[in-house]
Amino acid sequence: MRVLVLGGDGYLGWPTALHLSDRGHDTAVLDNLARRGYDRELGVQSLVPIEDLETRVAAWEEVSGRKIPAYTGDLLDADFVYRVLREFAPDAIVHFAEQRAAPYSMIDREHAVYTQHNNVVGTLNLMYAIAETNPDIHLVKLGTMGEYGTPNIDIEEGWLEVEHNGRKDRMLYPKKPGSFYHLSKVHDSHNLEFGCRIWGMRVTDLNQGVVYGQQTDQTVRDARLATRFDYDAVFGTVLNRFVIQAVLGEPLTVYGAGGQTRGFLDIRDTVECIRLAVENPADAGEFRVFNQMTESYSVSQLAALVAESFAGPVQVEHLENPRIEQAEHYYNVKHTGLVGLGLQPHLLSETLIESMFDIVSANKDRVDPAALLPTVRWQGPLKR
Ligand code: NAD
Ligand code: USQ
Repeated sequence: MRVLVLGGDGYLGWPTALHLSDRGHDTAVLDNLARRGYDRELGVQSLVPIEDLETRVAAWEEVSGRKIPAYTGDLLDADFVYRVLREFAPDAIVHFAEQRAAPYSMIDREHAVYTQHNNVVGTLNLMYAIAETNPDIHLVKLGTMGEYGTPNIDIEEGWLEVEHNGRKDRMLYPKKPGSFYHLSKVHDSHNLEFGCRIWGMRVTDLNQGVVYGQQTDQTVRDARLATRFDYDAVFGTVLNRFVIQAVLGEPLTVYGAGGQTRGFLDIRDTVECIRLAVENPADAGEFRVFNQMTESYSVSQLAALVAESFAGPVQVEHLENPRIEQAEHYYNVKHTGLVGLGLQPHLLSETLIESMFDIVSANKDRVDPAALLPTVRWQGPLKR
């Protein structure tokens, strides 16, 4: 198949493009390099050094003999999006190209507006470009488990059968997201479901949990193929941060009591889930939703797991939670769709955590410890 990966210079987009290319798909990437710009803005960098996009695709061609055309440009530029879709003529598009950090979206008004404008308008441009160039393209869109939040009922895969005053309907599962970033994904999901209903689009919305890990079968083939690994308090995600903090001898930063529970998955499962979704397209008019996670853990369980796996002493510090989120809650998520397509999950084991310790040790001189502490507070600048 011909697959276009939007956000193909990012943490997940790059390894996904390699995985699809390795499996024989004609793969191209599109990216506006915004993520590298956030690094400059925040004064941080990936723990593992990463090459520029040009060097990455040249290295992949050297290693695999396969080409990955790279389109540099912005989803907010509709003419560019239409041009790329006409030129590359994809059968499927994988859409990772959004601002994805909850804390970044909560810095201030400007960052909240940027996040929702970038994510929602970028996706709308893409929807129109698909509808007007080839409505048969299957769009695989990255959503997030955080769209659901932490409701006190079981979380279904996107849809909920509701009975109300004696009548029944199948409704989009109600959403209770926890940041302006997570809200942008909810807005996207609603727009996409509407596109399926009115234009007959075929869409798979992947509500992905928090990803951990840094290596895939393809990225390990050459150091120039490495993907980014973020540790800072804005873009670093919780398990990756705990592993890095353990190696640096810094305390693991559990926000609050640590009872908040989330869904997680290994980066090797992310790339495989995308392949499975691409190779098994949604029907025309279908808004198909999968919950892309393999296991649930509370933040304190994760801290304990990292502390147990690390050979040296590990201190766990409970910081006042900078976010507003439920400290203790029910969490029971249905996630059978991707397993039904053939996913064989890599569950979190000490072996994986140990291999992450080695990656961190090799790069620990690149860490700025000041970037580890959270500075963005959900309470924000509101006057009370
Ligand atoms: P990332 O920031 O590393 O990658 C996103 C890429 O998209 C970046 O390279 C960025 O430059 C590009 N981009 C952003 N806006 C763009 C635009 N307007 N036009 C073109 N390119 C643009 O993020 P990631 O961690 O790889 O996440 C990828 C996707 O997966 C995101 O949509 C995110 O919401 C979702 N997701 C990530 C995680 C996680 O744990 N990392 C978990 C669940 C869902
Ligand atoms: N947390 C800590 N200590 C830390 C960092 C985080 O206790 O040092 C806690 C947070 O309070 C939160 C949980 O860990 O309860 C997860 O935080 P995170 O920063 O790892 O993840 P999150 O902000 O939810 O966002 C990440 C990705 C985002 C994706 C989301 C999936 O950045 O793109 O959408 O995970 S999910 O959480 O399922 O919505």
